Amino acid sequence: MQEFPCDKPVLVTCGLPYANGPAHIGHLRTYIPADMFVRALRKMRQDTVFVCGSDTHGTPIIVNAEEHHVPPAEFVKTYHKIFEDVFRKFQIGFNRYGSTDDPTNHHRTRSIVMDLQKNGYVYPKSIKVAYCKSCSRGLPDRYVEGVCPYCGSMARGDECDLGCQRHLEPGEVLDPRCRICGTKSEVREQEHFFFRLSEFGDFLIKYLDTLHATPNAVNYAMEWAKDLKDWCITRNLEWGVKYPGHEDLVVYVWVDAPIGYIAFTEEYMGSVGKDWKSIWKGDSRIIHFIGGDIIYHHCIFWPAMLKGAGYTLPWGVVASGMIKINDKKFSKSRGYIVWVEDDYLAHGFHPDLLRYYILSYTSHTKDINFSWKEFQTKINKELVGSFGNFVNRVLTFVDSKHVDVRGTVDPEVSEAIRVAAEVMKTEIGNYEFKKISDAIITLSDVGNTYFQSHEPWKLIKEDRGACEHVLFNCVQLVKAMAVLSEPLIPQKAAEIWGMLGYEPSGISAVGLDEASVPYVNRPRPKPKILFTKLEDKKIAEMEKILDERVRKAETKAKLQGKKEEEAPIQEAELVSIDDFGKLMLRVGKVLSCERVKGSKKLLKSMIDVGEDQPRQILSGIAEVYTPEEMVGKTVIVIVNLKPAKIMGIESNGMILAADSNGATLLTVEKPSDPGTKIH
Ligand code: B3M
Ligand code: ZN
Repeated sequence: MQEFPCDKPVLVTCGLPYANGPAHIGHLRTYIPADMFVRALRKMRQDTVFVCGSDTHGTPIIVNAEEHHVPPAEFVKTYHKIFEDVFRKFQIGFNRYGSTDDPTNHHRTRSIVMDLQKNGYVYPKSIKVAYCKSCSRGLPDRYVEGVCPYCGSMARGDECDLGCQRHLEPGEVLDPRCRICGTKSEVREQEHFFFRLSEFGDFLIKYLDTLHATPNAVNYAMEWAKDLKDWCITRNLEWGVKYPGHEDLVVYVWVDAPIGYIAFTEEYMGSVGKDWKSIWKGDSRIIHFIGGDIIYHHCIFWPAMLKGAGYTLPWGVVASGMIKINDKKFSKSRGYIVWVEDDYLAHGFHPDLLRYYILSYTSHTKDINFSWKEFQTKINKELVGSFGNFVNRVLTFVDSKHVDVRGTVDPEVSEAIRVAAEVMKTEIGNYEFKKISDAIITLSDVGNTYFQSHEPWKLIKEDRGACEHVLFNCVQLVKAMAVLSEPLIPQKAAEIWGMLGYEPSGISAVGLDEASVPYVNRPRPKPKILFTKLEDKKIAEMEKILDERVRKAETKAKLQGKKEEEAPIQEAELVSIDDFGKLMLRVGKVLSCERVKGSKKLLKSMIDVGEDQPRQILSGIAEVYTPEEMVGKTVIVIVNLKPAKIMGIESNGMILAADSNGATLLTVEKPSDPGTKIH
């Protein structure tokens, strides 16, 4: 089905980058496809607004600004500029690139919170929040780290970013520790405000069914929508949007960040004398491009908030796959990262090459691997070998032989152009960007075959009229390629447009239909080489930079690991014998054991600790021990730990293990009966 163009205004947004570090190619994984989407819609004469901005609030920013001894307001300005610069270089053409600290966003956020209050969706409640005695401060969100209660992975205070990707509420993370000093955190009572998310379950299930989302987004969200808890929307922080009527609180960053989408629309629409309400209060199509790790926020929190406050709901959510580097998970700390400025632009690579790589590597929801070798192979084969080769051999031939470019378009040529344009029209609504990019390369392959088989270098001597006809058809294909490729490689498309004798920058306003309009001969400048081959030597240099970074990160990790082991115990960490005496340790025997469904890490064991009934205990050791080898083992168990629910399953105690090699279970040196006390 062809979804676009439609008669409603379209708004496209991109997930807001945190203004707390330079751009890496993981960021571009979302922004480049979104920009292509917008350019393609505009080629189809779809009225489209495109906004984004810096995410400036929340603990990631505060922690980072603190580490750099700069006030957050100043800190975010630096990175805001850096992102703007990268977007400009890559021609990611937002109509507005705002900031969540803009007055418009403060105002819109407070207004929405008040709407939610007015509509009865917000209530106050006292809750236990993490507190670090040694730092004397509350520990919201990323100030605290621990274990995810749902999947057993290491998690941050507000999200299980390494595991199941769930949002975590204050107080939910198990075994919480202060991120700054590593001390086990305590809990304190505080009054906070909650959004009645639990009332939106049925609404969300119905809504998600109508959402034009990529399957990865909607499948996850459907599961989550079945089991929703109310959502704590305030934090005890200074930096952020003040909660209306409570100056000591700010709203949680995931409240004011998406509201930025509305604020930036207001700012843009205001600047061109239009009404933002036609989008956010009217009949429009709002489409969010996001990373695969923020689906919960965009498919659960956000539509519920909009619904509760009476705003237009998003029409589409497009969640991208991730980027891997050399087939390894993207990781700053392990060195698997490619920085856009320092590792790419600074070495003279053209932005359009990376645009092309990202758009054409695989379908939007799958992971992309980036390696310099693959980059070289793909660019050299497709852009240099096929696309650029065709453009240059045609235009150079025409120029050097002074060919008069005129004639009629052959049916096979017009059919090839029609097919490529058709792919763009239908696949854009399916978010299938690779299919579009493949169709364009197919068009240049058609061109190369056409040129080769008609042998114009012979015709020019034998039949000048026939030669003109062939070259006219080739130029027609070049023209179509410029029009069709503009959403993918806008700067290169403009160069081709210029070589065809038009004003280069005019290409962005040219509609898709122009691809099949016959080229009218006109004065043209001398053609220039469009793409040059990426040489082995250059690629080897780039690989070396990346390898060095990974090696350094490994060495650093080893050193740090050592440091931690050898770190002297701090005064504040000492406990008295009475403290130790509070722990009740017993010898236990594993009677049965199985994996916990849906978790890679958890095992559920039934353990005899000398009581009437065996204990059910969950432990995060499934990557090291199989259930079979657990059965019959003698283990050491803490038997007076408060029962906890992990992934909805109760756990009554804890099996002790040392950290070596993932985990190794503690046991007794001589045979001991289950229930034997340990002092
Ligand atoms: N600032 C970045 C992220 O978690 C976050 C996105 C906000 S979108 C409203 O990917
Ligand atoms: Zn988790």
